[in-house]
Amino acid sequence: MSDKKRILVCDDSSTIRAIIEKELQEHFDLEIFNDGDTAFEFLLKDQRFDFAIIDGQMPKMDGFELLKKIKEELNLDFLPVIILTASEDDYYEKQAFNVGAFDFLKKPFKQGHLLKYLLEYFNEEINEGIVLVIEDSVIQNETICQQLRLKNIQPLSAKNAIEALRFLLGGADIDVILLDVFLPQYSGYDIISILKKDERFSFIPIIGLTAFREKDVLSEILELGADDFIYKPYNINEFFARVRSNIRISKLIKRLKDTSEKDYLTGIYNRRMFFHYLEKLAKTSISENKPLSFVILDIDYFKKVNDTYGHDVGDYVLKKVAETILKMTRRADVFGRYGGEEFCLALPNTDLYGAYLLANKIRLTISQTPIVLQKEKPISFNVTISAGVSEFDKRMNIDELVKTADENLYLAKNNGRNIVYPLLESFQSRLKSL
Ligand code: GH3
Ligand code: MG
Ligand code: MG
Ligand code: MG
Repeated sequence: MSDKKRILVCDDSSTIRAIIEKELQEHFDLEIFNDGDTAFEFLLKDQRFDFAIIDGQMPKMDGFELLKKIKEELNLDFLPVIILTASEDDYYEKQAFNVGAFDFLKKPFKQGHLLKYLLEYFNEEINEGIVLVIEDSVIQNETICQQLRLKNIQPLSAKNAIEALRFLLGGADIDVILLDVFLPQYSGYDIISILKKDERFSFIPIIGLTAFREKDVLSEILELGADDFIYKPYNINEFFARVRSNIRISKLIKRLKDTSEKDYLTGIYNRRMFFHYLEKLAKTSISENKPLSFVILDIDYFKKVNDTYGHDVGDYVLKKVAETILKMTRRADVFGRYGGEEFCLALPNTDLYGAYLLANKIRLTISQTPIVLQKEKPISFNVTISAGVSEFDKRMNIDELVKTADENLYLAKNNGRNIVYPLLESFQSRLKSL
């Protein structure tokens, strides 16, 4: 099913209907009617609309009457309705508000105005997607970027593989990659095979750009894992159709990935994904001989929060605590929900002491960040966390790493909470001997 917002449009002028359809159809699901009766009859059966745009002046049932029936007979109080008025007279505007219009719009409206209005209303960015353009010809690269911008697609421009990887590794939220197959140094072939082997990027659709005369290229790049291709010189409509359909696929995959990999409440990794990444980090730690640490963090007396303020507030606290911790981590760190009110952190290139320092900084920050609830009277309270830290050793397996941190957490709980174990003192002798 489409996830576009659904909009009812009702206007007796075919010109206005055509203008609205042309402007909105790409972004919204439209149901268009040319008179009030038909629109109302439809609404009797199907009311799943997010917005309605209704002409004020129509023969038979006019827009004001239709609006009134929508509000009074169908009780669609929550449905925002815009009334279109052609008149200079503000009598109609007043009347529109009197019958419960959300807003009114004077005809004729400027091109793009209605679309902008609705996108702002739904708080949707005009940006339809982000496309990484990898093309070594400066002129072609700039032309493609310019064309994308005109269609509200944000381009990121790379002249070679290195620049492209910089965007990808820097965490840009790229939807689609447009890739010139013939590049100096690393070719498009190299880039495709690198990206398709890396699980962080393998889901991003790659569209190969190739000149028609370069035969055999097509089968080769598809074989390597490219998802689509466009022959140069390209037809602009086909170009956008392919880019857009790949953006749609990409966004769908991202959503599916999120639901299966992230915790629904806090948006951080769920336990399964966390351990998937921890295993990988452990392998890298061994192969590169670099330290790796693990932290388990548990909210103190969390049951009391639920008992005192209710489960919803408990959920809110979990979200806030996760947010605070996430802000304090580096990009390379992996942060997940271990379960209930317990969180876990995997810290590559970090030894036990470094992990202690971070865990303790997190502990302090959380204890100093009040949770504020906007009830009739604002309520504010603080929560604290306890944490246990452990460092990975290549003779260890992941279970042992977790067990050590868990034992340390247990010590923290038994020694008063709001504290990190092992204690700072345990590092002093080691630090002095350095
Ligand atoms: P301690 O300081 O020893 O950790 O005490 P505690 O109360 O934090 O720990 P305990 O394990 O006794 O209780 C954890 C509570 O967390 C119990 C459970 O109902 C609550 N909890 C677990 N998951 C969720 C959740 O998703 N939302 C809410 N609101 N509560 C949760
Ligand atoms: Mg080239
Ligand atoms: Mg617990
Ligand atoms: Mg707890």
